[in-house]
Amino acid sequence: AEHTRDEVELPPPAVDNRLTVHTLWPEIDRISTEQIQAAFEGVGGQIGWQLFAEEGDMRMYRREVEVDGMVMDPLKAMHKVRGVSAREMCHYFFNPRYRYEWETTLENMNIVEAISSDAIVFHQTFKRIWPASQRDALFWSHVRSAPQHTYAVTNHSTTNERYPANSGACIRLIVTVCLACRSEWPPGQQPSRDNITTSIAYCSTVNPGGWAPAGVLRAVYKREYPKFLKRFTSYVLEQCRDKPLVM
Ligand code: 18C
Repeated sequence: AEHTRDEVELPPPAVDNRLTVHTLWPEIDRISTEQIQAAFEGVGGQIGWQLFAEEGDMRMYRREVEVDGMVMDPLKAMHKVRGVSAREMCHYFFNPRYRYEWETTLENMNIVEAISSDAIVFHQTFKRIWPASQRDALFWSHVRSAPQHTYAVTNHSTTNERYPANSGACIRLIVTVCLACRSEWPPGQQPSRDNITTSIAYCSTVNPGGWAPAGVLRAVYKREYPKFLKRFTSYVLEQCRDKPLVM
């Protein structure tokens, strides 16, 4: 079969064999499975989730969590986007080629290890927020398909001898992120740009890794998460416009 360059780079429908033989595989598989399952669980039944941003179909909830005086509020966001598939959403979130175009907190991104078509280890530095020290992160990123027309990307902190934590000007933050997307269309029809709806569940927990003023941190959080999700979804819509739908 013939494939265009873009098709080959799309999230694969099944796990890449090069990933399953990698030393990180057991951890990547376990955490991704847990994260995807938790992503679609509602916030209604659980205590402590408070709605802090709402716009159109987007809802953002957070739970106030402090460990030894450090803010680690978990975030959970729900959104609905019409006209793009779960696979397309995850393609743009996972593929480093597009990252600088939608990720506004990013200063620099390096590929530490390209494990497979569906797993990459990244080192990223973020923009500095005065008066705190600059932050960096080292994490694996894995994209996979799941039942019910679902694709998801999980990002989770890891370590690497070539990138030691807290060795330069940056403080290493610890992150667990999951962007889970599920597509639906009217029964009896073929999915198309005109009838497809993708539900997004984005979960994130960031441990700042060292002291940061709680007030500043919560203000950044409140401003940056809605900005990210709105910008990212409109970026994907724009990229997909006039292109054939990929399921
Ligand atoms: O998921 C997102 N992006 C992915 C690809 O990059 C990936 C990234 C995860 C890291 C998220 C941590 C970002 C920290 C940024 C700190 C500096 C922000 C500066 C902004 C100023 C313009 O999964 C999308 C991520 C959307 C991030 C929203 C911001 C979250 C803030 C959380 C607080 C972080 C503590 C930093 C300490 C600073 C102290 C004041």
